[in-house]
Amino acid sequence: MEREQMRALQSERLVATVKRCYENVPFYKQKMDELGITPEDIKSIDDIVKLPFTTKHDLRDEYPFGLQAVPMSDVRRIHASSGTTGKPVVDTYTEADIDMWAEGVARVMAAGDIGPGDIVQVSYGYGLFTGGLGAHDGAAKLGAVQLPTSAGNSEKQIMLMQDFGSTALACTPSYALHLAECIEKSDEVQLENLKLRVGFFGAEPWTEGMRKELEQKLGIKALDIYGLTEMCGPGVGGECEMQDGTHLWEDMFYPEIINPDTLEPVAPGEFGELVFTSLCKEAMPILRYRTRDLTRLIYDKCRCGRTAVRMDRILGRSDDMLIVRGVNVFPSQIEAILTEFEFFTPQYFITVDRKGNEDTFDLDVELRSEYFSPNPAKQMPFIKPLYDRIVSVVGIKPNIHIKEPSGIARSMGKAKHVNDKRNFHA
Ligand code: DLL
Repeated sequence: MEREQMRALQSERLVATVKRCYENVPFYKQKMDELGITPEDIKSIDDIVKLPFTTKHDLRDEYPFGLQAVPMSDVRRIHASSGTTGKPVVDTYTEADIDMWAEGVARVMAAGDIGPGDIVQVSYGYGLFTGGLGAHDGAAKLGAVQLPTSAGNSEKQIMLMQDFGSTALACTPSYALHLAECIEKSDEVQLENLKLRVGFFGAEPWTEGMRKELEQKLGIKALDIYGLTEMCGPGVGGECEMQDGTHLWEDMFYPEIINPDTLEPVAPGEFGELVFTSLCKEAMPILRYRTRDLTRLIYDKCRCGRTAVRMDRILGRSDDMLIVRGVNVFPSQIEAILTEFEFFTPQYFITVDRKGNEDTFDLDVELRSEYFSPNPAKQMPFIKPLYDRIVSVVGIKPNIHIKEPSGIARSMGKAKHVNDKRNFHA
């Protein structure tokens, strides 16, 4: 869709969404009353900046159904994401919401050429987490076979992958890496016997280095899929076959980038916090939701021909950012550096602590088995270049520990890469 046409559609949908919020959700009526605005003040998408923000804090205060704009008799599904602290974030869906969500995922899977005859192995967790059922419904919309293995039971996963001839894999990139490792170790399952050709990986930040690793280890094209529970789940956007940025389905979710301190929009192309307004959601419409995800938007046309805006890889959530000895560190920076070295696996675990007045930064990494030796003297030649690279790129001096192969815990869903022990001393 050309930009002007898109803006007309966004305007029409925003007007309807604001009206829906004002009339049906007391929380939004109160917020808009406080700002002295009514739905009549919102005439086009340009007026979006007049609207109030919604924060994770607001969702907690309104837990569980305070933001719902329809009676429960119109709701067909409830999902929730396990918040790290306190109550989970809840989303509810009408029939139309579920259909719109499936459309978003289907657009991503279509970029991976999924259709009838494809077997999509869904190894995201099924349950309250949106990954499993979200990917499932997206595959269904394209007429593909849904293989709901869910996460876990990895030996069986790879056996079914081979026996059933799965052509696509949908799971977190960290779990995909674990499955790839299981295939490498397996006597029964061989890469050349797999029919896998594409992967839809998301739910956590990952890097170009990890993409190369997964593409090579699994013999696939690896595509990024992005989303969050508050908007529906996976499929708010995804990569196309060009693998050059994540298209956001901006006819359904309007994106803005703001400066998280001033809350003002940043200049086009600059990094900042991603904010979404849902344009089609019925059950739980959301105005200007502050995702805390840090990225930038790219409005140049993509070589694939799709006109939907693209976003850069997510640097991380602002809440994931560590401040160590005054230096900002995103865990995904460590993954990016590790994948520059052929002798390290992309697995890592960071422990931050405080000794006296000084922050400590310990980094567990793994050597590929062909390079591993338990002898510390033989590890030194590997540690030194990694140390130097982290000092020069990130600006902190890590204490690096080499673990034995598979010595770092693997995850089935979103990987946990950090233990910040300083929180316990606070
Ligand atoms: O993770 C939905 C999802 C499921 C997306 C499966 C993709 C695939 P939540 O649990 O609510 O929902 O977590 C949302 O995860 O705000 C980002 O911080 C992060 N995230 C999701 N996808 C990506 C991605 C699901 N592709 C939060 N790259 C988001 C980086 C991602 N971060």
